[in-house]
Amino acid sequence: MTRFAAVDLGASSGRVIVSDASLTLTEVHRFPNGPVERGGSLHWDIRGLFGQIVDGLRRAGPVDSIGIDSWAVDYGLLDSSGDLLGDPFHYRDSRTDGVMDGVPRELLYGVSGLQFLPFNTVYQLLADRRLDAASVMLLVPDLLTYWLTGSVGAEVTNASTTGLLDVRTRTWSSSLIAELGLPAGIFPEIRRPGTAAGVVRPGLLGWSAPVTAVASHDTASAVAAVPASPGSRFAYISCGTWSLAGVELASPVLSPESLAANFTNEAGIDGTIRYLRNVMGLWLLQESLRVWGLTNADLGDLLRAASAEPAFASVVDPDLPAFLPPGDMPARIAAECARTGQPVPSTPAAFVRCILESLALGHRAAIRQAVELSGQEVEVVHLVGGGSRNALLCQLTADACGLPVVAGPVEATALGNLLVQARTAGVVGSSSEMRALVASTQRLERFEPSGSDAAAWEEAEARIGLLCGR
Ligand code: LFR
Repeated sequence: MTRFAAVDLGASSGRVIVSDASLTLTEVHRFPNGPVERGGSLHWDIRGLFGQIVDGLRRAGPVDSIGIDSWAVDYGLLDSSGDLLGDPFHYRDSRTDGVMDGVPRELLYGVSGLQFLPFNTVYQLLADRRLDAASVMLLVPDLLTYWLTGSVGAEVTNASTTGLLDVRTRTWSSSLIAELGLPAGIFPEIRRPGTAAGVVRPGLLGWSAPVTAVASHDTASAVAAVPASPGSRFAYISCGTWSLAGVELASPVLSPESLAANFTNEAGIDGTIRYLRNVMGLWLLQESLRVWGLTNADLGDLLRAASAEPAFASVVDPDLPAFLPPGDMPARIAAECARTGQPVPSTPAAFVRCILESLALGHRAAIRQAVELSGQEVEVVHLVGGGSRNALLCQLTADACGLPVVAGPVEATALGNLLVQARTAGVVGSSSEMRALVASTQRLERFEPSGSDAAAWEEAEARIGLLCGR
């Protein structure tokens, strides 16, 4: 049997997962991840993460191929000797505050089609004081691939989150790079998912294997594993630390309306476009749990209590910039409820109810606008990733969208990573076969919209001005 290893790094944990083409996943290693504060800035402990990956791959034993995915936008810089110039910054670091306002949006959007988020690589590079000493810029999965193999490249799905890729040609935009005064020489050659990304250096693991370029942007891998049936008109929500909500398209939408609604056109596998908007996601819940001194183990009780809370007591726009940095999330939510004249939640259960209803409203706004702006109708929403375990969130999302939600798989990102490797090895066929395989092997749950409270959702949406507020 051909065995594949997926290295899947998330903002709060990393995993090494092994599977063959039957998609029975074995998690051989899991390790924590998170921002590390150094010299007043937020970074990733990238060397620590690499150590954990090596450890995980050793535990995996010999495999036929390895693929790496992670969150997007963050990068390391190499000097002319190939050494790393300091740990990558964390995208929630404040050094990019205000940078976005200094670059005309039309200049960027017509080329990259990328939504405007303060942490896009382009803004990080404009704020980076180390560029003079840099020879190469490598996004996180590319940097880890380089350390595993010695081979340099820029995988295209993740490169599309930099803001410097021409989304139509899927090549670096030399004109944009020049116009912004960034050094053209630091951007490596583009790699496409399903191509070779080097071979593990001798001596590192005790065995060697090829590294396959997968969809190295975690969201691209997750969407590749959405269990949609062929021809079905679906939206997706890749729901973890972030909720990425939108539709899959054959070509980008770069209209002024799309720019104004802050929709992104990120590159997917096989030339597809992920037309979506970032919704703040379970970050709101994760940061609240941290402040309350609770863990995921406490979540079951908390969600039961949240289900029993009154509906729509208070809702907030989940995407307020104030919610982006780490810190006391309940205090920020309370301040926003007070500011908008709504009752301030007084118990964790009431906060959780507020968070989940607010996220469901964010999902609804993103999906409705994606449909409107792309002209692509939707009849079902696939909610994949860790959030698919949260039955209350799935039900609220179905109610808010007025559409059935098919929840699962939880491990969509790792599955997308493994499936691109399996397809490259010739043991799985087309991308629709990949999706069919996910649908037939993974646990999925369907949530029908309850349909009774459409007016209440409308009122709640109007309360926070989600659709018109952007
Ligand atoms: C999800 C994700 C999003 C990206 C955000 C920051 O994990 O990759 O797609 O916008 O993280 O990189």
